[in-house]
Amino acid sequence: MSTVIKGGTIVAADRSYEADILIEGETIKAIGPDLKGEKVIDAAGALVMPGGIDPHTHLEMPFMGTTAAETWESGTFAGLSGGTTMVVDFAIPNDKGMLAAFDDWYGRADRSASGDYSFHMCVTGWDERTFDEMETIVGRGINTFKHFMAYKGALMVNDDEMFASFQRCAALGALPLVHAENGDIVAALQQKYMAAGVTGPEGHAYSRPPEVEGEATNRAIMIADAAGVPVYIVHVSCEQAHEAIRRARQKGMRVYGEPLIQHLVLDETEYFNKDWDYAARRVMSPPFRDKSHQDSLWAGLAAGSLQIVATDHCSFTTEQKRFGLGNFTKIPNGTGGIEDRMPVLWTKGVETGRLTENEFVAVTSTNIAKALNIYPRKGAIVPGADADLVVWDPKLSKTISAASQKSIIDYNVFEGVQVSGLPRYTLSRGEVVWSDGQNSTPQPGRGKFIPRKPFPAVNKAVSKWKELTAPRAVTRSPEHMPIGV
Ligand code: DUC
Ligand code: ZN
Ligand code: ZN
Ligand code: ZN
Repeated sequence: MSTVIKGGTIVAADRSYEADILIEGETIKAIGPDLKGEKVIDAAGALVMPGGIDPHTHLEMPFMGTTAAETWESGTFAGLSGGTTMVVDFAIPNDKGMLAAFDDWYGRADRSASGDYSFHMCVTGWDERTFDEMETIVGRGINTFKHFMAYKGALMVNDDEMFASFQRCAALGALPLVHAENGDIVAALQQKYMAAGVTGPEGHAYSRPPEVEGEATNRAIMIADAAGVPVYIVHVSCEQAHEAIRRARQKGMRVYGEPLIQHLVLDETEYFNKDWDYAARRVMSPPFRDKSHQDSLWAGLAAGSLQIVATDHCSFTTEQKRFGLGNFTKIPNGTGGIEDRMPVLWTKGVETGRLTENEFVAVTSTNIAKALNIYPRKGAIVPGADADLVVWDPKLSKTISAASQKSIIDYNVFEGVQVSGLPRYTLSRGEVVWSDGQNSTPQPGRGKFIPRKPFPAVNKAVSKWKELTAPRAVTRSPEHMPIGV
């Protein structure tokens, strides 16, 4: 079957131009004027963009004593309805290890996802099995490993563990990702506020100030450089973290920064003088910040010091949030955004003149595909690429509301936000999977795992210490030893 998308303006990361797109099977066959196909999709007056990639989701994730309620089925379909055709979710090993975690995540996604997917594998400690399993995981098509510097006593890794894992990433051609918050300071501040009787959701924000994120971001970057590996900082929420990233990039370090749509638009007043449910629904880590940080994040996207906009979609119901009544440290951390990322970024970014339409495509798709090494199969409109496309209609508008969302959560942190710019059609590998006003339904199991190869040898460190030590000085020892000296 061939399909032609007719009469639209193609918007790529580098330019916009008028052309039709011919799709054959699952991929783009040709781009040009007056193309013919058996089926025609009307893109008159619309922009045709590469499908959005959300590089940061936690669907059905077991976390903080419960499990994120957004499922692979509801989450990926919600994504398609908002123009996101692929998600990259975090697989978290338990004591059965990484291979079991891969099988677990793969099994659920394979059964339930409507859109394409990949995983990042989390490194939650350091031992021989982890060292060995990382190589097997790379062989299965995962080239990114995530490290939590927070969640002390649970997911958190210490510096020695992170350094060992980063060196292993360098050797395997993998990219480390980091949740950068100083977990020791967070734990101390949590105790302090609870002891002082600050038990509500505002305590969550007080206990995770920007300094905690700035310190950890800088530390992660320095450790990555010492290990000779690039690093990707997830959910950059504040100027302190952004500053560390800017400084590193100026020195020639390969550091990626990923703000979330939530932090770009919502601020800390969401936690203060609000009813408990309202504020708890917005508890995520890092927390929303003072408005001044938003200007820094928007500037970073325009300047290129921040390259990617994600969601950290990790959605809990109000009932689950209430586990933390009387103790903010027990409120499951996470908010949603998978369905709203692109419309909200368009409305608050492109329509306000903060981003060009091409920058919009870069930060929602193309830069992500490049950073995760799936470009140009994803993130590009070129012959041979997967036909993951959004026919984006800047004139379509709506008011965001939990009542009408595809997500199965009982609220939406963007409730009441007016957006203009929505998908008229979303295509996943050549098939229309979302069509405005047409009662599209999820297609569980349709989504495919997209393997990601190791990176080419770009893992250059700026620091010089490695020249003084053996080149392959990674220990296989389970001890948390300083490495290689
Ligand atoms: N932050 C959240 O808010 N939820 C999931 C994990 C995280 O780091
Ligand atoms: Zn340990
Ligand atoms: Zn995180
Ligand atoms: Zn996350």
